[in-house]
Amino acid sequence: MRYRGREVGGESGVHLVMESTLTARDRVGVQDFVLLENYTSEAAFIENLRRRFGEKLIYTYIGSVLVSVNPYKDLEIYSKAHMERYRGVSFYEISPHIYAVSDNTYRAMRTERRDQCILISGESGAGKTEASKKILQYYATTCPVTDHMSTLRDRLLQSNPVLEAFGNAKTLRNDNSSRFGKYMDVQFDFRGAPIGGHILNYLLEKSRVVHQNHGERNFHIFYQLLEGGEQDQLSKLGLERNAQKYHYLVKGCCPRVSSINDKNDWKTVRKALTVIGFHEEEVEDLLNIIASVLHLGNTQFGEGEDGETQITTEPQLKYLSKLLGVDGEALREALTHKKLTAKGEEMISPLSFEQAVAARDALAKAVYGRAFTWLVAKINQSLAFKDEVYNSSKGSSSVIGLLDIYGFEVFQHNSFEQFCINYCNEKLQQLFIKLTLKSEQEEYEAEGITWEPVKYFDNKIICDLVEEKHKGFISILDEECLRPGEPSDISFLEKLEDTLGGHAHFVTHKLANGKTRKAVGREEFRLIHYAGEVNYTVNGFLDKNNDLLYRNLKEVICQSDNQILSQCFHKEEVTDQKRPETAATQFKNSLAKLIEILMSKEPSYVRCIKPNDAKQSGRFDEALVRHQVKYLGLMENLRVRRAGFAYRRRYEAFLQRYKSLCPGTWPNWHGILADGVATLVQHLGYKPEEYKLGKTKIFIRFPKTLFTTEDALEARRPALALTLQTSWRGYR
Ligand code: AD9
Ligand code: MG
Repeated sequence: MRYRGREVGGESGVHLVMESTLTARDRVGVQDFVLLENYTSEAAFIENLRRRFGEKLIYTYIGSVLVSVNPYKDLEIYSKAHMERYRGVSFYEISPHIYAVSDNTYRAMRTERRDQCILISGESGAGKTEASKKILQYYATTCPVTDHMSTLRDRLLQSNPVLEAFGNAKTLRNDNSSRFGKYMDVQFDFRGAPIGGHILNYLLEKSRVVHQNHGERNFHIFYQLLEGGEQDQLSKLGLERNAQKYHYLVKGCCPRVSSINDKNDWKTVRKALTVIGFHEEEVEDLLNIIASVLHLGNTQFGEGEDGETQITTEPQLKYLSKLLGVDGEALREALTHKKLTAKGEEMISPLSFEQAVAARDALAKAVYGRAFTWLVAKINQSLAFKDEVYNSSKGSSSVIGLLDIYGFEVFQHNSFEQFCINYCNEKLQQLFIKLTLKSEQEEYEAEGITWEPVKYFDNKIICDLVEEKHKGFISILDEECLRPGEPSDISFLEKLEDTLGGHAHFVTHKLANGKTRKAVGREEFRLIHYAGEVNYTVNGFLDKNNDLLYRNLKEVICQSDNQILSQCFHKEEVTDQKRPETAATQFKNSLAKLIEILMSKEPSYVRCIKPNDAKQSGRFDEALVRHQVKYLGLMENLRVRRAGFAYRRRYEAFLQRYKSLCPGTWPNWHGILADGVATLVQHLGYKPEEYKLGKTKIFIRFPKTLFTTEDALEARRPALALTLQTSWRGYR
């Protein structure tokens, strides 16, 4: 195609990169899908991605949305010199990059004084976390900082390895998969310097603490401590330097991962904890909790002479009471008995073997989960804006929020965790739909241009299915969890069938009648998500949603002299009769708050794509990519961009670039800008259907019109080229 690789300037439309600034490699494909001649063809879209990926050009735009394909290898495109290239340069003047999005967002925040957010989405392993780290690094390197601020900058950066150690794990999809959602606000003062940060964390996948699927690991921190911890430290914790010895670490049969160096990572994490400002005693308390989880996993039960369940691993109990800072006998009692209140009287009853194992696992999950929440709170304290330090007023600051949340995932067996993760992705997709269409529409309205809507799949129907009051999935689940009698996962499944049976996006074994392709097991249900069909095993949904810890275990932990645990477990919890919110409802409410936060900001998007399932560099699996292009709604996104006007630019910028083509506007136009543009396009012979003049911008419908104009400009080069290049830079 004639115009391939030739980038033509445009504001939130087509990208301008001067011929002379592009290398031959840069010319592969188009850098903005809006320029694709055959823009409705999915095949052309994928071919463009593939060709660019083959040249290690992993970034491409759809207007202002950045599409990123995971290269699965370190590319030489993230150096300080690269950051400098993108600094202060208009988004559309330079080849696509995550730094361009970072810089553009930063400048929009500064010039428009409006809070921004960057939403990074894509399936598990697509590169969201890496993208968010690159954005943070960009700000840390390019924003102005004073000495005081450099401490904050270091803390912002160092929060990543700590949170990843505790909240990420190797899964089948990703060796460093985020098992919690993260939204981070970076706060900037009026000079554009970072002055504070705040992290919101979402639903950690706690079940991983006690169980991992085949080929997966527990959270990184356990392996890091065992590999990297000093010998006397391990001895103090009663640990051996061998992950194989710990039941909670070997369920997935892969304690070692070739891409991970636990020993080095441990060093990084230890250093990061110090930079963030953890005291030695706090680190010690934290390590005691990690070690206690490992000892809990090795705590075994058997049958005593009296037929009651008892602990058969005395050494573990000794370490547990020491590390958890609780009385050993009280802990023994609480791990093997439960306290019931009947008719106002308290009774102690022994636990069965299975119940004792479940109580032990519940304790391990609760302790780890709450320690993680404590960790985030502690990091937040250290990142908090401190007025006296910065001598700056908080009132005049603005924020950039970064959302890096777990991606859509489908495994062989999917449970409550995948349900929550995929529901979260539905919500974010819904937000994307609302905001991309809304903002496009708003721009046309603001400029007085007629808007032609594009058809797209609105996944609101699936969000409603999950969260509708009374008859939505979560309501039914909660109802079943609270129901007296003997609710079970199967009775829950039956309730779902009764209530959601007629829904187009819900299927069970009983209901399957040609609605889906794959079989549904008897203990499964299927949700037809916007991103694909997922079968969920219903087993464990009630327990995971209830997320209960026996009261007497709570009582014991409330007495802990481990400072972290005593802050995480409050006595009121034991006395409070009110039932805590279920896990799903808590998650639903926190997502609703997140959406509110995001809606209040100006969004930018990074849409990440995973090129293959083997985590290999250089491999581009077309079918896999096609699937993601589809469910990320990229074709619809492109059609929306093109349905209206492929190119738009402020009058002054348009005149500046093309004024040399018309004697009436050359060398300078002194009248009203809109009149200047009208004179210019008339001279160029634009037909009325080719363009519209808005209040502040010209909108051009077809790229071809612009290409012709560009050709005319080209013909006037080289005489003009040099002057134009310099005058165009930084011009918006
Ligand atoms: V999950 O939903 O948390 O499971 P992410 O976050 O989307 O997932 P992540 O950023 O962790 O994926 O990327 C997965 C792996 O791909 C990384 O560990 C890197 O090895 C690799 N990756 C991703 N992006 C890049 C990149 N820009 N350059 C090099 C990358 N490697
Ligand atoms: Mg991640």
